[in-house]
Amino acid sequence: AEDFGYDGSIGPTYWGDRYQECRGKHQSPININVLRVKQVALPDISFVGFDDPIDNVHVTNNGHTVLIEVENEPHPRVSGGPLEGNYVFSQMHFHWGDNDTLGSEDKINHRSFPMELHMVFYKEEYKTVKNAVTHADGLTVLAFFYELDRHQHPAYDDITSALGNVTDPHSSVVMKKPFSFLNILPYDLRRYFTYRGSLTTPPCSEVVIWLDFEQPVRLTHDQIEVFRELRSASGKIRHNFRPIQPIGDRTVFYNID
Ligand code: BO1
Ligand code: ZN
Repeated sequence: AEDFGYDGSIGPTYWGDRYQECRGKHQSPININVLRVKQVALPDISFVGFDDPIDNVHVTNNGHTVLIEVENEPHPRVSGGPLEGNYVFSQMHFHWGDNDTLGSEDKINHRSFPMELHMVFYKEEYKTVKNAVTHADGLTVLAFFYELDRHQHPAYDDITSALGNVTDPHSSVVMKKPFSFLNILPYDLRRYFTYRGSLTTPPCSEVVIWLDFEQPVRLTHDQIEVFRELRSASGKIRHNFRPIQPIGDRTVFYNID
């Protein structure tokens, strides 16, 4: 039996029974009310290794989502913006919904997007992800929303063709072509929201500096549909987003520099 899921007795309502941190006061995802954000001019974000073609990129269906990991060192890294120090790439993955009206985790003015990409990085000074998640500033997640377009996004064809080979849970492939992070990101990386939150799955650790980029990536319905064909132990992964959590005493900052 799976330890967590998105439906029924292992769904988000029950995560707190087994994972105390999922009942915390600084959980993710949240709704971002744009009328309540605090506008700031943060230093530029530095994206290192994002435009390099990367070989040996692994694509894995872990039964909850599809994970993209890189084998070769050095890993891409980020610094600047709200971040103190350097953060090293760990993995990226996606959240989606049963249909195009749902799927993102964070929402903007209660608007959902059909899918969301999370690029997960850990703080270099903490050495490992395992150790980083014991510190309040241990991780940063760069989050990117998707919206529908009538034209295919060619950079995503490499991902969707890999997905066809990992429809079964706990299956993995290595991408045939070099993969560059920048190619799958939106054009504008200067406008983003940032706030302190948590992992959006168990153990829900409150260790994440979230950066939600405002400009969505545009994909076709058919490109998103390929993600909905992935399978978990109990059938297709039709949706894998957590419902929004109370913002509590937190402030969301909006960088437009
Ligand atoms: S998310 O980006 O908030 N959806 C998210 C949720 C869960 C994790 C990461 C990001 N989990 C952690 C695992 C660790 C693992 C690490 C890899 O991801 O708890 O065991 O090493 O980045
Ligand atoms: Zn995620």
